[in-house]
Amino acid sequence: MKPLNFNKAEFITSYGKFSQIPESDRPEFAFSGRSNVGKSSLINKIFNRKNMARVSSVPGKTVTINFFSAEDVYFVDLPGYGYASVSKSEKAKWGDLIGGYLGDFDRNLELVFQLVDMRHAPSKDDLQMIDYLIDNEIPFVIVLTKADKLKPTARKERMEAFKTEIPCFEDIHCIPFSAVTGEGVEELKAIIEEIRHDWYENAPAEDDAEEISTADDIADDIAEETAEDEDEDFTGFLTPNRNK
Ligand SMILES: Nc1nc2c(ncn2[C@@H]2O[C@H](COP(=O)(O)OP(=O)(O)OP(=O)(O)O)[C@@H](O)[C@H]2O)c(=O)[nH]1
Ligand SMILES: [Mg+2]
Repeated sequence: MKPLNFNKAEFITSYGKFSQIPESDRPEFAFSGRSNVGKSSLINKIFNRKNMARVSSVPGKTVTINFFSAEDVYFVDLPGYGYASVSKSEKAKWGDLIGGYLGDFDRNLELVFQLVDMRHAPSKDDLQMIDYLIDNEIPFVIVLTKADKLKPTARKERMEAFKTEIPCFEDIHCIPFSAVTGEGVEELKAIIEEIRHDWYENAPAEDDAEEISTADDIADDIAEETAEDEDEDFTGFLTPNRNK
């Protein structure tokens, strides 16, 4: 299949309620992180656009999930969390959107890019989000944003500190990123491309999907799944650490 043309991206729409989001019919990649961490800047950088996802100097203004598409893939900009002065109703909206989206296991959510500001220790909300992703076996990688703002020594110190600050940090694939220098952008694109390729190449043929299962088939499937579960180690669901 042809490589994804990242220059063909377009904004689709914003949803303010989870119930408005149509069913998922193609692979989706989501971007999660606290307000002001650099989600919009990263999306613009990946798609080589100046202002497709609006970059704001006033964080946490609107609570929406924004959908973008590039050819046969969706990109989902989750609402930023952790903005101090939000009203109760905005918090409820946030919970409906994020909880609804990440809790809907029927979606083709292939990977979450969890953004964390490289300059600082992760916030409580960041850690809660990472725990949620781990507990629910949602594949994710961590993107450490604003890498350009750190001098080499400070950067080394932060990378050391993350090992104790983030659970299982050394088992999680991690990508330093800068929307200013472009560091990390090719790696992000390569990850998206690889997962997209696997998704379309391994999609079940329609005939297979509609085949009627016999009781014996179902018993075989359950036996297989149980055997797989026993083999699984803790980091099995995380995207392999490509730094190793
Ligand atoms: N130096 C530097 N600044 C960045 C980088 N990424 C984002 N910023 C700045 O950080 C601020 C917030 O960036 P956004 O991309 O709007 O962040 P966001 O996560 O989308 O924020 P909300 O949508 O408000 O939740 C802006 O002033 C950006 O210019 C980066 O890689 N390097
Ligand atoms: Mg934004």
